[in-house]
Amino acid sequence: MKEIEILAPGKLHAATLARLQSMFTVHLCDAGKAHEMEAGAREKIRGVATMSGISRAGIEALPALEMISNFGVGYDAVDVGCAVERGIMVSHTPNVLNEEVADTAIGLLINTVRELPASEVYLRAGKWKNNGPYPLTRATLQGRRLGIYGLGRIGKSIAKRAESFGLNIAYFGRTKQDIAYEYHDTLVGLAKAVDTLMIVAPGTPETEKSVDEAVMQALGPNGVIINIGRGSVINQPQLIKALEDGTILAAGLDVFDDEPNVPDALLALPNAVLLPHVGSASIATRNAMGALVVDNLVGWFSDKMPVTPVPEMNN
Ligand code: 8YV
Repeated sequence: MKEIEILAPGKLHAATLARLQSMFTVHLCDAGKAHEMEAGAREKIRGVATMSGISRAGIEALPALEMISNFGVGYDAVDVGCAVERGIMVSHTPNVLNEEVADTAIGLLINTVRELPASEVYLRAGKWKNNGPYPLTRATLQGRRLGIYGLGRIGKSIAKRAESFGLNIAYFGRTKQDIAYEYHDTLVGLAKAVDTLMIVAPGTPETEKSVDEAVMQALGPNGVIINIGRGSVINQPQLIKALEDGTILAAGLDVFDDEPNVPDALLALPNAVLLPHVGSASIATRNAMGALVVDNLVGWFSDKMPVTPVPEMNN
């Protein structure tokens, strides 16, 4: 397939790039800069492999583009609307990361409720020895009611784990599913019924800033918010305020509004546990995701059958 020219804009997982380069002719450019490439090279690009996405301007700068292979299950950074208009295939990397992300979500939940990162900092600072035991945590995981916002593949893997911790589970999503957990048809309704909100929802116009002041108030002063989905789903300034004034108890965040920029006001909060978007970030899981990125391109360019097209391709 060496005659096929692929563009990898921005940083790409190293092993994935190496495998791509062994099979295709690969061009590199900075993230969001496809349109700045020299026309002769741009016009030959038939495939894109990306971790950082591609905008309408980028897609429109590539007239021969047939296929965009997104590294990640979430593909909010790819302009799928533009791809659909132009008949361009888009694929993503579902399933291979479900268990890893679910493990991270549960770890983040426990860290947030039981303050494990802060208690380790306490030990390392010599305070255990000098000042005595770390203060008892206000919150416990036991007896919590978990509301899952986005009960898809990853949400179900999280629910399975939470069940084994004895947590009561409810969910909100567009449609009621044939599943034993309690369904709520509004997010505020779910937040009223639970004290712990696990956000697994994708970043879409529909979910944007949907976790707002009203949801936080409904969750209440013992409320905990965990976000493993996308930063855009939370109204971040309202979350900071809710954490500052005690509207909710604590938050554990793996994703943010404008990554990698995390506002100072959030960094200053003792009741927020903050991770640098590491949900799927193990060597094994990223290798599996990368393999799927390449397999999707190979599937398309050999017989127009990518392994995991995004749902919009079936509409
Ligand atoms: C990756 C993710 O960090 O799969 C996703 O949607 O958010 C993560 O697994 C990201 O896709 C890498 O660009």
